[in-house]
Amino acid sequence: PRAIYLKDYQQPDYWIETTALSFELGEESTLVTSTLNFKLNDTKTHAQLPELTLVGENMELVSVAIDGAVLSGDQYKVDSEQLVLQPQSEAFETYIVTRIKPQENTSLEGLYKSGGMFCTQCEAEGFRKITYYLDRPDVMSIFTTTVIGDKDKYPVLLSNGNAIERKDLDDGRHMVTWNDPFKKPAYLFALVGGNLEFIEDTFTTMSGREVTLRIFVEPHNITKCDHAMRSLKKSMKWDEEVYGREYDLDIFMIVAVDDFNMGAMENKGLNIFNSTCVLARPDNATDAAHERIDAIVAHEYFHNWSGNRVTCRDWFQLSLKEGFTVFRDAEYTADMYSRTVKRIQDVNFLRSAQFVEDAGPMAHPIRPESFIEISNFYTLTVYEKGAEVVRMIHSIVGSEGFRKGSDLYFDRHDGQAVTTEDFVAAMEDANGVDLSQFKRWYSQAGTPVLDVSDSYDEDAQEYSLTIKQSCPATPGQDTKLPFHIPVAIGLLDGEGEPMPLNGEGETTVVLDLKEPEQTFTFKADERPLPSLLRGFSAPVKVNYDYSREDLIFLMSHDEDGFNRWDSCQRLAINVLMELVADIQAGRELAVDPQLLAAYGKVLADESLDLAMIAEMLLLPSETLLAEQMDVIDVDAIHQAREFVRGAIAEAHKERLQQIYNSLNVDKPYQAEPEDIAERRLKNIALSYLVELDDAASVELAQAQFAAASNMTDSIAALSNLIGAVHESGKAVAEQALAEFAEKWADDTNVMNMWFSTQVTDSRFGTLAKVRELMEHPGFDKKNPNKMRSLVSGYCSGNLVNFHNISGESYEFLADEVIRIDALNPQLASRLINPLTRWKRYDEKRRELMLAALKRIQQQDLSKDLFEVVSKSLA
Ligand code: HT7
Ligand code: ZN
Repeated sequence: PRAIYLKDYQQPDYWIETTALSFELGEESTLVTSTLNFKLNDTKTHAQLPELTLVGENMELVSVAIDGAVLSGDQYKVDSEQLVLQPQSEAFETYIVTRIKPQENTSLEGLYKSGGMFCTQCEAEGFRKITYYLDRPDVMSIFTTTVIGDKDKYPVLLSNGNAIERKDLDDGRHMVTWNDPFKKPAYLFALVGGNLEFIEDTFTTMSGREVTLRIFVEPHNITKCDHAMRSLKKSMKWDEEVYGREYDLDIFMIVAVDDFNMGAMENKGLNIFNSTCVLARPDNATDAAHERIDAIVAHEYFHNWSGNRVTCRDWFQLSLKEGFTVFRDAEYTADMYSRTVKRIQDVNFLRSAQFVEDAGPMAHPIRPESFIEISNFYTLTVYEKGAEVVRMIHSIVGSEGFRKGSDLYFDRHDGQAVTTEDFVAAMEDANGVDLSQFKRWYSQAGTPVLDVSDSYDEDAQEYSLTIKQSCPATPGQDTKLPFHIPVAIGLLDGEGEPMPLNGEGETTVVLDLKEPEQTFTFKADERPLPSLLRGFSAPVKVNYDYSREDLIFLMSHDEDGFNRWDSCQRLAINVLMELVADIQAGRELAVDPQLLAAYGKVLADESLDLAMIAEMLLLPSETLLAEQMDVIDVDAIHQAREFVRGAIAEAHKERLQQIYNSLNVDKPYQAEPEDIAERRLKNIALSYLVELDDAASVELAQAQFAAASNMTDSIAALSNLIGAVHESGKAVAEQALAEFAEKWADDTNVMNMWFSTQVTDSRFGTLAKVRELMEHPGFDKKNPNKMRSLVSGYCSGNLVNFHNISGESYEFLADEVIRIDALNPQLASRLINPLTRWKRYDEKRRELMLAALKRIQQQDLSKDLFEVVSKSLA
């Protein structure tokens, strides 16, 4: 396989002005007819008319004509990847008929069948599996699509835009024609055909147009759509209020499918969603699922402007739409729920997953320079770090400046395919700022590190902060130039009061760090304690020599909620890593009483809201702790973490029980912030209580399981029964698992939670359990959601068992990756992820992981898997 480089980008030789498609959906195969109107790209110089190379894969070419003349075999070239034609004029029309087999398409790219339904996934390069085309995002065309199918089997036939014609045919089939008046690239094309029901609502836009909103699902899911519809309406309103963006078609549709490689897809006017990201009812979906659905519905809707109306010139620009849209959906969630909690959750995720990616073999800048398979670059770096980069621009130019910049960007580029440079230029032009150094965030990979030191001059009453920045080498980038980093800080006096930092009395300022080392000086009448990187103002690591007392002080006094939580994290990491060292040295273990006292304070703090207490009570994950070690010791990390959890439970048993009892009240379910916080804190309290070797805690979980009227409480009770330390938990857990499976046997997404809950528990979820569950009738070895729940749930969520020194789990994962690669390369190249970090483990595990990777490498691999395997072995 060959790499493609950003530096080689060139415009196409031809544009496609209009695209007319017709699909005859059949049981064996589907006939696709395309009529394309081409025009020579007159900005390029041509000595003679260039050849036209259309890409296409896995299809049978039935016929091809240009301007009405059918071509004979010697008038075109066709192979397994392309169709090459020689145009005779600057403007011409092609007529191409191809046959494809959606029923045999297991890759879930292009047109495929999910259950009984036809559906498409064209981003990034799936359209080439439908018909020969210029399948690249800078070719934008007006699409008209006719879908023909059996009226009984496929009563609903959908595509992008507005329906302009419907007709019954004589042979039991019917046809619907759709027209999308907005130019779009092929990756935004969508088609759906199936036996679907829908719920309907309307939204009146800010200019007074009424838009029809429909969510289509298989009939048995029709009662699970209301939450997503509410989210859609909230998102439409928010985008008008915050960005001034109005929806532009007469109808907006969402379709839920069970077989999908990612979360959802923003096809113009016809979003297609993984059913886990749409379907929710209080009894069958957790609070986390409700929140995720809200965020993803918003994300896909926001793409209508940030992605569809203004799209990407090429796939290296992916973060242009994804980073910006993740930033937009994060702000939406912050406005709808708690801003601080959203920030904490996002940063926690970034640190435990994106930082890991940025330090691994696949590390790349948010605008990559090259790729073999673009699907491999739908990464946490492009999405989450990309959003952090947009957030930094927001913090540099301020809220109003950012709105001016986004208005300019949308106005200037509506209907165009552009670059991240264009986005930054709009922000610069609207605000009169120079972001040239800042743009290094787009081209340099790796997580920058800030080493901070300070000094206080008593005589001059001046406090100085010196910040040194560095960035580790990443593949292909040995050295880095200094970044422009906005560092938000505050200073606390001895009483914990915020100190004014400038003439305006502001207590938080943003320092513009641009040099490798810079010193910032403040007037201060006593030596302050710094609160650094408030709100996580940049995606960097900060080293500062805080004592444990400092951290405890910040935990209760910092006016920045994010940093109160972060100080708690730092303290916990500090204590946990000391325990890891004790375990490795064979020393006796004891938890620092200061940590226990600090948690006692959090549990007693009436000024904190419940959501904040819940976040602070959660210890850093094993994955995050692993990142603190040069050589990861999964066993010591697990043991240390369990030890601290047990100690917290012992030390604060009464308070935890009190919290649990006070919040364990029966009230109607609402997915509202306060209710979610109550359930979360209650279930975290329960998770500590079951750490006690005490039958009463098991009884609490058992009673909660029996009484639960919502999925949050039900699945939390189940997982706490599975994880309970007291031996009475085992039998109760088995009984509860059986009851749960019987009750939810027909709800595929609930069963996925049932799978993952079992395999992520370190005592319960052994490899044998995983193998046993793979044979369960509710499991499907081809379905991405099921594979993610069970296989990724185990390999990424159960570190001690996955990294068992026998190496059998590595072999298991290698077998699964090889099996899946033949069916669904995108899924395979994501499943393999836990093996790619082999260099971080001890010698024995390194050898075992390497052997598994090499065995995979010896197979005949897809481009997707080849790229990941070869980069991780490099
Ligand atoms: N823009 C969408 C990306 C996506 C995707 C990419 C590759 C393979 C399958 C896919 N499904 C969806 C989703 C989004 O970020 O909004
Ligand atoms: Zn997106």
